[in-house]
Amino acid sequence: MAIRDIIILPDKQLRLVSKPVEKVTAEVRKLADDMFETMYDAPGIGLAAIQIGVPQRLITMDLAKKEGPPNPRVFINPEILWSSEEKGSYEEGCLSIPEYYEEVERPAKVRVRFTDLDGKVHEEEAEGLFATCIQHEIDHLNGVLFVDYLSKLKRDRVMKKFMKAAKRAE
Ligand code: GNR
Ligand code: NI
Repeated sequence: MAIRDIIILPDKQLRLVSKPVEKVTAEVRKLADDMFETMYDAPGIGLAAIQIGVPQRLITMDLAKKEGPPNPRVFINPEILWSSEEKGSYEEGCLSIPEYYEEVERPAKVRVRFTDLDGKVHEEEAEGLFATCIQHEIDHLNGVLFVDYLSKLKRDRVMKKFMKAAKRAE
């Protein structure tokens, strides 16, 4: 297992549309292992493979409470089958946009279909933090970031801040 570097804004890789995982191979399981290690180290509650520079439709997530036992979950080739009309709002953050948090409104409930590490297909309904997180992660697979839902003023401000930080680091 290895902790990998997380790609941050304005890295253009974050705008790539990730490719479906064709087959759940040992390599895919190794990638998921590295993603968990990277996600827990960060720490974060979810991670899309593109955040470590791998444009494949693979997500890791753990929404367990700090006190409770861990609950590592993997979502391969996830698809949203249905979204509720009802909206919910959460203060979102992103490991690729460190230390920036804003309220984002999204469908409160979604139904998702995904494949697990055994290659088995599941369908599940998500609500609450799970609904927010799975939508945030599936957005990453499509090159979409949570700042895309903010006003142009707020988005421009955060983009500019990270552009400047990247220039300073050159
Ligand atoms: O760790 C994370 N926390 C979080 C909080 C609210 C809404 C979404 C998230 S996902 C984020 C990790 C991340 O960037 N995943 O892509
Ligand atoms: Ni994110």
